[in-house]
Amino acid sequence: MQVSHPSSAGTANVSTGAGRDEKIHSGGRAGWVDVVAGACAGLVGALAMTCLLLALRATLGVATPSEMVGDRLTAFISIKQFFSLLDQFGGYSGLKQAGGGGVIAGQLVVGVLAGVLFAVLVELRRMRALLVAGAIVGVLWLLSVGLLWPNLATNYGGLPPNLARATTALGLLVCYAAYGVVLAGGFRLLRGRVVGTTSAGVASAGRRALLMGGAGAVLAVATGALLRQLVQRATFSYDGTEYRGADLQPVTPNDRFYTVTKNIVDPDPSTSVWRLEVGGLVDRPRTYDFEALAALPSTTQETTLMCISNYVGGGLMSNAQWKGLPLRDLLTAAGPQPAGTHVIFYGADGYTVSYPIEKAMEPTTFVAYEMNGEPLPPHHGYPVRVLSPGLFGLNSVKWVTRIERVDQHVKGFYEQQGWGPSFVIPNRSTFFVGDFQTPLMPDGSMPIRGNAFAGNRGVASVDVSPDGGQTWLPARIDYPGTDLTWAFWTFDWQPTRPGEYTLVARTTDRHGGVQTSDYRDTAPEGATGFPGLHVSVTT
Ligand SMILES: Nc1nc2c(c(=O)[nH]1)N[C@H]1C(S)=C(S)[C@@H](COP(=O)(O)O)O[C@H]1N2
Ligand SMILES: [Mo]
Repeated sequence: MQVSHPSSAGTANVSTGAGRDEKIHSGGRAGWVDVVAGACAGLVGALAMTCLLLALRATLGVATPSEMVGDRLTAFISIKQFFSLLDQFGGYSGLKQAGGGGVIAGQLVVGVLAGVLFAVLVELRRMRALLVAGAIVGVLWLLSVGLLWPNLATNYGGLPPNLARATTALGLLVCYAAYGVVLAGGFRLLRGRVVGTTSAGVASAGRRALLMGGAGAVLAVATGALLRQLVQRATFSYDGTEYRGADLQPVTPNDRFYTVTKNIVDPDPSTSVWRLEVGGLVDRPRTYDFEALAALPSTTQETTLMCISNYVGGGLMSNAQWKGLPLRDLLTAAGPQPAGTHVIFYGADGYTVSYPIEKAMEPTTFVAYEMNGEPLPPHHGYPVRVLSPGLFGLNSVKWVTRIERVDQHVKGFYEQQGWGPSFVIPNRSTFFVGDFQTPLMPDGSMPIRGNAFAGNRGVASVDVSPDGGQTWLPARIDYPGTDLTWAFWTFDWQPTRPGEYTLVARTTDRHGGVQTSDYRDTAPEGATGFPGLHVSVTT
């Protein structure tokens, strides 16, 4: 596309070298040549801006419009619309790609249109080029900052929200200014006054157009290279990975732990800029760097996480041994103010969650920086994440940068979309194997394995019914876990006759609560119901 600019713009200059003067004498009309030149300069300016935005994103983690627009819109669409978009775009990854790519395309379109507007204002109204470019940049920047305000507090390098917001606003301004400079400079290059009808003038016009086209091509290549680099780091390959199969272990290896993220490219904080702020309605606000946090007395806590989107029988759940400290240690050190009835957690990616202070002060609400003896892996919240046992995974904020005590509940990222309001994990049970067919083995039993989970209430027992829920038999608990983890169980089934069987399972928690058979969809409060396993026993 860029290759065609020089020739079109060059031709334009050739034919209007003289005409332009006439036009000026006849009282200022922006001809189609100006419009084309404005569009071309706008496109090259938009490429320069996009290139710079991606470069700042790749190096310093500065949030781009492509990412913030998606996050901003998530708050406005209902879960139903969200699901239908997922359907339309082939899942979360497809939607992220379409959204991110769409905004970049949109940037180029806006750049072209603003270039045309620029050309018209400069040529028709005889306005000063730099003034017009500055005004366009200012308006676009104010619009961006205004519309994306909540999402500016994102910095993938790990800056806390206020610093992140300032950094994003400044980054946008710098990139938009680059657009303005290239637009004004490019337009001047294409439509400069020295063009005449002589062959020398024609040649120089052609050269200048070629220069513009060349700059555009270089920028397009650089933008493409940066995009490819970011796409390689993108979450497409791992977002939504489940931990399932017949070989599950009670403690999930880090590289198989299920992963869910809202991001296109996850944060990659550096501990030199990452900070954890504890502030808001507290007496002694504190900012911890990683060293200071890791120097505090620490403990370990085994905790299972499960995503609210985990359908009955699904693998969006995993268990790990975490090292860190109870959140209440930090809140107590900050000095509690009674007015602070809630806490808000902020992630480096602009993700937020809020819940009552009572939950935050529970001894098991945890600030973790190690997972199974290793630093938190990047996808799981490096360097520090929150664990909120008993509540669905979305309450366990990764890449946390600020914990703020506030006087009211503020809806979090997914809550704004309509998830919740309750995020309490109901009792669950899962079969490790899928439906199967088997010959009858009169003398042997058929071991059926699975897990059970009851949030922060612990698993007391698991029962399995071979007849769809009419009669129940106890399963053997192989791994009891703790109050905060799943349990693993085996049911030694002895079918006595060939036939079609539907096995179901149910979990009883340590408070006496029994898993409900009532079917409930994942939205808005997580799925319920019994998992089913169809076994066809042949002769
Ligand atoms: N900062 C941040 N925290 C986040 C998310 C996110 O996108 N950003 N996703 C949440 C969701 S929906 C889930 S299920 C868990 C997943 O944690 P995991 O990827 O470590 O399994 O993280 C939660 N915490
Ligand atoms: Mo989730």
